[in-house]
Amino acid sequence: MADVDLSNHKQTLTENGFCIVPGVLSSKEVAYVRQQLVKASEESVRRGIPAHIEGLDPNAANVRVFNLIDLDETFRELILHPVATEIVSELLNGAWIISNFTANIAKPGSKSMAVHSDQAIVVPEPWLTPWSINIIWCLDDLDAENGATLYLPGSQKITSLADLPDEITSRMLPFEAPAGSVIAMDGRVWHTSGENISADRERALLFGYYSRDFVRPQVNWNATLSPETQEVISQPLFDRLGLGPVANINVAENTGVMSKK
Ligand SMILES: O=C(O)CCC(=O)C(=O)O
Repeated sequence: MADVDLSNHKQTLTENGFCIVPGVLSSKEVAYVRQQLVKASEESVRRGIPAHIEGLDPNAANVRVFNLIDLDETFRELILHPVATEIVSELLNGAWIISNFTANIAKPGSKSMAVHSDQAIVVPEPWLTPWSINIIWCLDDLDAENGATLYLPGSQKITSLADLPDEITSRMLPFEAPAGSVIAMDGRVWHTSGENISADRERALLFGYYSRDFVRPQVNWNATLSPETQEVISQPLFDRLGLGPVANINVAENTGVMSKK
């Protein structure tokens, strides 16, 4: 990965609710991560975890992969990638933990899920402060045709459900970015998956989700990660997942305070 100067991107994120950082992964790295994602998807199904969740996506053309951290070392590295953690630290402006890490491969024919903000899922309104953030890894070129994530411009300023505009989907815009980019999205931004209307172009995205450490993570890592994974992960990852015996006393920002062994 080339060194990336993130100062302008961080300012854009603070002002606009998102930023797009191109070239974080080289094309070789993108190809490798994508290959590991396909393997992870197969392994996840083999473990009995459905790739299509009714109520989440309208049809099975969206292939979901949950629990990426348990599935391959590649994802354990990506979730603590220095570009990701620098942006997360900037926006959240305080101690943070990893809340979730999943993938959504939108195949041709996939449709939009329900419009939502990720912060609204984990914290009740009013949403006054960025307490969560998504780091989206683009493993394919992303555009309106192949189902780019749609976002509502300025919606990081919406503090309650009552303030959501009518006809919200007609006001949304696609994130467009080349493969290898990172899209950082304030957890308060209202968004949805786009429809993939292309003839044959898949759209694979990874969603690393992070929150302030007083917000309960979307998944219970102690229950989700296999003992084998818990054994091999690094101390910083162990701390950021909140796997130790203590919680809510800033452990994630003081790595190694409670040893993993
Ligand atoms: O796949 C997308 O474009 C959006 C996915 C999403 O927002 C979600 O899974 O919560």
